[in-house]
Amino acid sequence: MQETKVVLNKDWTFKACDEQDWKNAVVPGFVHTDLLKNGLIQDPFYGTNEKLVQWIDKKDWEYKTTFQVADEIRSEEHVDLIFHGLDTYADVYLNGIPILSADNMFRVWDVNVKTILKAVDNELRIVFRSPIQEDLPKLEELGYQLPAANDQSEVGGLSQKRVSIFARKAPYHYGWDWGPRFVTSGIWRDIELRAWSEDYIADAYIHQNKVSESVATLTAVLEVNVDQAGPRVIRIETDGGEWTKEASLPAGESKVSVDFELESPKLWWSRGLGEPHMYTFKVQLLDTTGSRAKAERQIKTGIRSIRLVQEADEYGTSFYFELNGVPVFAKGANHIPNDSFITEVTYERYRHEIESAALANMNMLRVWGGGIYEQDVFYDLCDEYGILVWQDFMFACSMYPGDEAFLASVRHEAIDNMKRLRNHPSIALWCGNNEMDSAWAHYNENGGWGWKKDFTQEQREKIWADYEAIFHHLLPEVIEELVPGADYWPSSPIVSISNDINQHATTSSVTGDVHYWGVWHNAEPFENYNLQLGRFMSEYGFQSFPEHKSVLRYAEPLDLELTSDVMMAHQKNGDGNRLIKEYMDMYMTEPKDFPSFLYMSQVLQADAMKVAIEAHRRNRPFVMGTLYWQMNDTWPVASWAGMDYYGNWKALHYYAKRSFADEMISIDDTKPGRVDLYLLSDVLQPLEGNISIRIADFDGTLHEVQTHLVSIAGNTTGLVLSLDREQLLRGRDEQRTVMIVELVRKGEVIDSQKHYFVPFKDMKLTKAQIEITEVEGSEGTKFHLKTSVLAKQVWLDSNQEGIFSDNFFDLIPGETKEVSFFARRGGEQAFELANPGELKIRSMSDFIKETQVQK
Ligand code: BMA
Repeated sequence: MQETKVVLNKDWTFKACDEQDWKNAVVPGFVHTDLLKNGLIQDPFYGTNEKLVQWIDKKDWEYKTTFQVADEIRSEEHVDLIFHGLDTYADVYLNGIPILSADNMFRVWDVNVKTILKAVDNELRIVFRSPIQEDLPKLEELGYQLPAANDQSEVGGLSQKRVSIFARKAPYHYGWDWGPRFVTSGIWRDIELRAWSEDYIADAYIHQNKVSESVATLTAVLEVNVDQAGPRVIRIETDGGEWTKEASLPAGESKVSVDFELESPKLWWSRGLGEPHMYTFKVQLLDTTGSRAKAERQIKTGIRSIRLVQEADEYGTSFYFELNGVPVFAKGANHIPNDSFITEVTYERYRHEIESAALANMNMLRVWGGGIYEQDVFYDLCDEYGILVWQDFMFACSMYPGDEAFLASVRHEAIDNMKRLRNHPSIALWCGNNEMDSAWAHYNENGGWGWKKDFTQEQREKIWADYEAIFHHLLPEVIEELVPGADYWPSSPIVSISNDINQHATTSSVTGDVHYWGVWHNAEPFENYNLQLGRFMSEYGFQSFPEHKSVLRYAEPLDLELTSDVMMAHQKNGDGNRLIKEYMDMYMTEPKDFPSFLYMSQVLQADAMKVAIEAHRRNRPFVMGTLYWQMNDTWPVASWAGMDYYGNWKALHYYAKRSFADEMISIDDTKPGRVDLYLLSDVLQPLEGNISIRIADFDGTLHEVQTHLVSIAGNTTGLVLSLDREQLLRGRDEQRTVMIVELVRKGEVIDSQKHYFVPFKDMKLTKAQIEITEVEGSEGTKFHLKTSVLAKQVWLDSNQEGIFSDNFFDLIPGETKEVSFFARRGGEQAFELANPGELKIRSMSDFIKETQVQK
């Protein structure tokens, strides 16, 4: 007899507790989204509207629905209500009877309601107490303010009172340096009625003890619940095998496991290394005749071995992921939630993000600790596209309380989420928190973000002990229990756990991971990306603005000025605009108007990230991972994201696609007088080919051609040519000379790079005329581009939503560049070859001031 599940997402209404009128509500959802859908507030992302909705989090809200329950369900022995996500302080009543008081948005709550349910007109009512009113007294009681660097309490009208740390609720709801403050309440995941009799499988996990190409040694770990004690047959089935085991189960809840071996498993690989093959395992409890399934569960997982290799090497201690025995250079970005109101993120939006990651040649995303443990669909898509996941627990840039109730809540939260996520082969690492170790810097009096200075010695010890209780004890214990052997890293970044001054991260180190923010927050030059290196660069970043069309979705033409209220409201990093301007002065020339500034800010960001990504890759194997900050946005804003809130790829995303290519050339001119050519490879096959070098004038005149046979082993980086700068130039005008480097294998160009001999601001640019023709027979989906003179960062801009096969690239006369357009579509693939409609083609010479363009 299988269990029955009914999702209770219909006929919900809501109101403020101190009001009378019930309005329609959408579940899953939030108070903010329901108010908006009822026309009771204006779009909180528009203009300066964020400020207008801060009253919402000071109030209590209630939701209710009525539902009928079929007799078949009511007659089952066990009938539970499962709450998969309540945000956050929620009192739940069924038919007037209190059944649950919830206090952690990340937990799953399971309540037996068998005796309370009626056949008709069951009333489910949930009162959400204001997370602000709830937590203010906790601050009073504690007597001091724990650090919460990104909690924008002022925006919320709470002056310096930062209460976010008391709530087990998504930290970014309280504001961040890219995010608005919307402290939500609501039913944010499904509520489900679940009924069963006799036997039930509550949870099933396929633990992978040892995996090789010849055999996978696995253990199915089942949590079962049976009414009658006695013998059962446990049966497991998947493609390529079937296993059974007899077990005698006690009545009630118990745990049972089955060891089994899968011969010649098809392994799960990350993108670039192989297919991300998934298996479906059917797990059943049968009666002893072996013929009747009393309970069943299906699990999807991929078979792979993954480990974080931290071993002494010639530099210090390594820090890299090994997948099925192969060292993986991690390429990707930090992921934040795709919306302030996560229930608004459709399946299509998730697929768009993960497919965009795969298309940009990424193989890892970090689910950063200031957001949420992502929705199932996020991990399903990472499994499907071969994107590894660095999974933080949800703690970031703050210090948290350590009382018993808080710790118990965190333990439950960790258990619930690890059980939910542990079958995903994409998850490579569990990480305790974001930047807490380095910000507090317990063992370094003058280190960190200066937080310790506000506390007495006794308070400091208490705060640190509370930190250690969670991140050095509780979380690793839960991991050892639920995913034995999985890797855990207490905080990103740290050097290693040494319990002394050497524990805390620095901007470059020979062990551990690094967040390097000297470029950006400290206004250091891009070139420093070549110098500040660690074993794994888990964060670094540079801001830019969304494109003009995107800005016009939250601002009026009159607001299009950097210091307008609206533009300031959509720049959450206090120094952001100043830094962009400073760097623009350093590396570029002046934009001719505001839309040009937006475009140039994107190019500037992309240039910075190219320097960083390629420096990291060239320094393999010292560096074995590069994740830029940040993949995406939660709302339309100036930020470090490579894709804007609406999913438009910024220049950075196109640049990342090129700089993350699995096989490519990278050019390094940081050594005086030299131009060094590296080959970078992340695939297993050796890389062999010809490098052709052309030296040309910006007008296309070809000066010189050279070819060289080059090769490197697979999955490595190698310096293949070191050229003398002066010999390449031979006295030609360095301000209008370009070097085109192509890597050709068996007649096919597999990469092409351009190198310039002076910084962008010293180049003699003239106005480029770009000619576009449709590729015959392509029905307007493919184009050929040619130019009159060097065109920098050619931008194809369509009025349709979608992406180009390439964009923001340089073009020189004599070259024909083929580009295709892919429209954004729902279906099994996020993008589909299509006609882009109206196209605009511009390049840098259209955006800089006329006076800076040579006649
Ligand atoms: C890092 C992140 C975020 C932040 C970003 C930009 O510290 O972990 O907290 O948004 O830098 O400042």
